[in-house]
Amino acid sequence: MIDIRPLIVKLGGSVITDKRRQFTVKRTVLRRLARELTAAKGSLVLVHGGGSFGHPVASKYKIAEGYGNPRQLIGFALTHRAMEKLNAYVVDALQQAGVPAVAMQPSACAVVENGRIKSMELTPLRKLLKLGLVPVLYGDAVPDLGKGMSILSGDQLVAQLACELGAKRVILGVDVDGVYTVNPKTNKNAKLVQEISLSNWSSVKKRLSSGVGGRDVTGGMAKKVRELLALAERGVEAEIVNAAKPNILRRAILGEVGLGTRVVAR
Ligand code: IP8
Repeated sequence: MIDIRPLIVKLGGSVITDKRRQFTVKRTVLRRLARELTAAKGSLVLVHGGGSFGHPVASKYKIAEGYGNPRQLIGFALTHRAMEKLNAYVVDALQQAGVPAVAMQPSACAVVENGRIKSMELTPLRKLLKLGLVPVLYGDAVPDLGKGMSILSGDQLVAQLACELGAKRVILGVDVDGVYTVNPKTNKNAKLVQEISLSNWSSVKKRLSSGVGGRDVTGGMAKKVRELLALAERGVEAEIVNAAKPNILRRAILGEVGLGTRVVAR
């Protein structure tokens, strides 16, 4: 029987899309990453972020703030559609690399209240894993039991899936080498933090105010780390690595640790 305790990999939106140009996929990067993902030998779940597809639309219509006026309805629909389009690029690239990837719509299986997942219907996903297929989920515009509508980030999705499926390991692919003391794109004194744990997080967090990717509607690096720390507390270790650099994701998938920033419980 196939062991369905999966490896969960997230491809950040800034890795697979050009954040400066709306609705632009980095096709060559995506093709390379799809090939690197073939290194995964056991069960694999893939999640991707919104990049220049989901975020600009969600931000324009203030979807993350909740339902306030009927004009947001078309915004909700457009945000979801933008994510479906990006998801189709990802699934196509994986299939071309020989990965049996299947799209799964998060807004159809997650029950969300005030921006947090309350529960998820994962029976179909578990069955896909047992068969040896690779479910591909994404950050999504979701109905929200509390505030009407919200944005479910790919990071929260990763943490939820990892807990519920008892993931072996989580790898978050971003476009920098990991978590830095300050934003490495604007400050040359930035230093990579090799390990984040519950004990050093409060001091690391203070210096992350200008966090990388901070303009996303779902928050920047600090929010990612918080999701991963909650996961680490439940026994699943994660690593944030630079998927924009060739072969880093492949090496992480093959089991190498210490390539970026590890998020651990101790
Ligand atoms: O990029 C958000 O997912 P994320 C997706 O993982 C949308 O935060 C719809 C903006």
